[in-house]
Amino acid sequence: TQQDALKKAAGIEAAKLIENGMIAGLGTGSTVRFLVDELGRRVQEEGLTFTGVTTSRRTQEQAEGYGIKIVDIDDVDHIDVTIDGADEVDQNFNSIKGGGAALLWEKIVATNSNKIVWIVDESKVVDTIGKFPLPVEVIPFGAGHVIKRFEDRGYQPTLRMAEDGKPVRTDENNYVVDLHLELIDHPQDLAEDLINTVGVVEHGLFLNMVDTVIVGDPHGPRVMTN
Ligand code: DER
Repeated sequence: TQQDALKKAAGIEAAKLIENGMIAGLGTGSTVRFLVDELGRRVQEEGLTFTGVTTSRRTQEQAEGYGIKIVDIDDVDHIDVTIDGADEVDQNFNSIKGGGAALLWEKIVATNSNKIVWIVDESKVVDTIGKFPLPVEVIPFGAGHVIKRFEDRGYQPTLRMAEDGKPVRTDENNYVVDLHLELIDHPQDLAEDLINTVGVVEHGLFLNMVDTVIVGDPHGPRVMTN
């Protein structure tokens, strides 16, 4: 599809940022799949050698399939650059992530990275974040009470379900609750409220963390710099 072509263009553009010897954080999602395919091509055709730290098991499997060396995040003292997708990014470089249920490891990898890059198609760039349901990672024990609290706050929570009719489990085996908030005018306040809710592990608000956003655009990738 046209959207896939734009995601692919952003992924290929971002792959140029990875140089020999780097420690690269590899994100999760369909846009990152194009990035990893391109990195795999560079490894096999150009002899690119770098070390990867991944934000999900599925990205690890894809990368290792190309012979890319993947290490545990605690085996490195820093990550040079992390390239990841996003569900929304606004003009203040605030983002919503977690559509792929990988937000916790993504935020941990991003927090330990010297440079953070999102790769998105143009549909992800918005004026104000919030239209995309905000993912929140919740411990299964007592999750029903957390959901009730979110309902009382008017967050319109839904427990994310898998095809098998059971709740989705993250790589940490937690639940994902999606909040339907419409536009989020005070994301910092919301972030504080969420992270201080007992039972919540992490949320998908990545506020003013990203340095560079590469946007797949029909006229060629464009770059937003924070
Ligand atoms: O889960 C995430 O945060 C991913 O980065 C994801 O939401 C981006 O997904 P996409 O590249 O498949 O749109």
